[in-house]
Amino acid sequence: MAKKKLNVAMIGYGFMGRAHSNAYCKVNHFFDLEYQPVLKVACARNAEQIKTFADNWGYESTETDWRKVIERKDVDAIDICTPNNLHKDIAIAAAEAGKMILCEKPLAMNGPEGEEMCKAVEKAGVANTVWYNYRRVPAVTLAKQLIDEGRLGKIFHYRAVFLQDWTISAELPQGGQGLWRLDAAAAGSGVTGDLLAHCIDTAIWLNGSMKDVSAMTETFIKERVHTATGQKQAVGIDDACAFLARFKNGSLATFESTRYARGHKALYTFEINGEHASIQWDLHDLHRLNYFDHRDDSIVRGWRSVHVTDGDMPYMDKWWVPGLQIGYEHSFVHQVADFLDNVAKGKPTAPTFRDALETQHICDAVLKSAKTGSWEQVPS
Ligand code: SOE
Repeated sequence: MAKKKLNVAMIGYGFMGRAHSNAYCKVNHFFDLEYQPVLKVACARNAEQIKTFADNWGYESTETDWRKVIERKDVDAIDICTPNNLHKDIAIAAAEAGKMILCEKPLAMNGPEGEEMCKAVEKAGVANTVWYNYRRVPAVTLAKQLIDEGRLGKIFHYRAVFLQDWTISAELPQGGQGLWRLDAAAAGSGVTGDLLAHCIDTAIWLNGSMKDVSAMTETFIKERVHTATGQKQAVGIDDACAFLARFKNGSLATFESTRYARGHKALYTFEINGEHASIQWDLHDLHRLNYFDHRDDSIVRGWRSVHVTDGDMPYMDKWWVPGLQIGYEHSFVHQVADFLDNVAKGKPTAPTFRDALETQHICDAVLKSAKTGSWEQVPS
């Protein structure tokens, strides 16, 4: 049967523009879906660069003004892959034009912006999702399944870290391609919004809502040249952040993130300890889920390393044969597959803007706590 076409407009063309485009290209080869994404238009201010990007991925056309993209009648969905400071205006305009929206994380610069975006998509009734892709790594989805089945029992502890080392050099400017993440005016925050937001999204999905947080942050390099002015300017982002949290289910948590952990490129790990069992996951070994179950016979009790590649494990029946792994990029394919399937069924795709707003509120509370030195409630 001929597939229904879903025309996608990509706004932005960096690392995430590539990850999402790859997902749109691959999804129908592996998932049996009613809808097929069509790469209709790619948009960025630099005409030459967006043309190169569009040609590489097979976009039918290009634009240099995102407002023109939103006006186009032949576009069904807007994929926002711009720096964070543009998310709000693009998402609100897209919602008002009745377009579906797939927005890169974090949802917004802060909670109040996120709230406006939620209101806009909810008023317009348009499908929306935020690309917190790690939920759809099969081993992480399996962790959710094990927790929901009650295998861990009551949860006592949640521990997560996301460590990188790419901003240690003081010579690195703030602003520009990729480096807008160092510019508070474009990013909103540093590791809190960029990396801890991933940890928080996974945590609230697996372990429920948080009650309050107590945080510390540090900006190790206080001034960097800004690419827009060529001048040294104060750095406004958090280079590192660690926080304690209490979940509403009574469990305690620690979260840590930095871009100054020499030797670590993208070490995202979490561990959850429950009454009966514990689980551990590590992005560097993303197809494995470590599981310890105290109810096992004591003479064979120990940590098992579950190779999440079998057909009865989340998403894995869509890929190769048991034992053969998939990777990082597949988490985006899974999100597109779920989104298209839900569009066909008229169902929301988590995390929706509203789900992602909870993460945004937690990030705000973390940054506030780092300033006040006090525990801060997470607004519900
Ligand atoms: C930062 O280096 C970054 O690319 C984040 O922006 C992504 O969200 C994360 O998944 C990997 O690291």
